[in-house]
Amino acid sequence: MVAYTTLLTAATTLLGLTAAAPSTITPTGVIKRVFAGSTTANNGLHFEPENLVAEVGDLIEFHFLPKNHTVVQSSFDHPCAPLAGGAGVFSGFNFAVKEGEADNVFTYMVKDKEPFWFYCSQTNGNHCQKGMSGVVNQKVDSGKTLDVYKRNAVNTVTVQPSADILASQGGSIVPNKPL
Ligand SMILES: [Cu+2]
Repeated sequence: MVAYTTLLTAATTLLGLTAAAPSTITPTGVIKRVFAGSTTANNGLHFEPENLVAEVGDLIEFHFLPKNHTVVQSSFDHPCAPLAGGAGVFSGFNFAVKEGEADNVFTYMVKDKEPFWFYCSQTNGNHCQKGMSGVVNQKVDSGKTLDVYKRNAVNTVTVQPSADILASQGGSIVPNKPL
């Protein structure tokens, strides 16, 4: 049953991605869960884990806790702002929940081994400035670390990826099923 659910989720996401942008990425079947929010860390303004290593074809699956978080793809150089060009991953504000986890999760597939920076664009409480950001495949030797990203984020102003704050892109919104 576990394998069946995993396959279903992967298939759903793959279809979503294919419709948006044709791709030759082969899914690994691996799903890495990240919690957007926390019941313990940083007053809830935290991704757990916030520093991941993933392979091309892995799915990153975000589970949303209270405080209406989002996931926005960013660059290292511009914390709390979306990736230039408008093609970055964005979950949209689709996961508000009062307690527990939101009914849906947001997933995207890892396309390459380059660092994938992300932040939460909730401005009510300045989540990004207060450290709600993360990275997949950070390159420690480059000096571009999550610690530095967070330090640089402190004095920024959060930018939303689009005027429509519900408009998710670059991934899929799928039901939050137990693994
Ligand atoms: Cu947040």
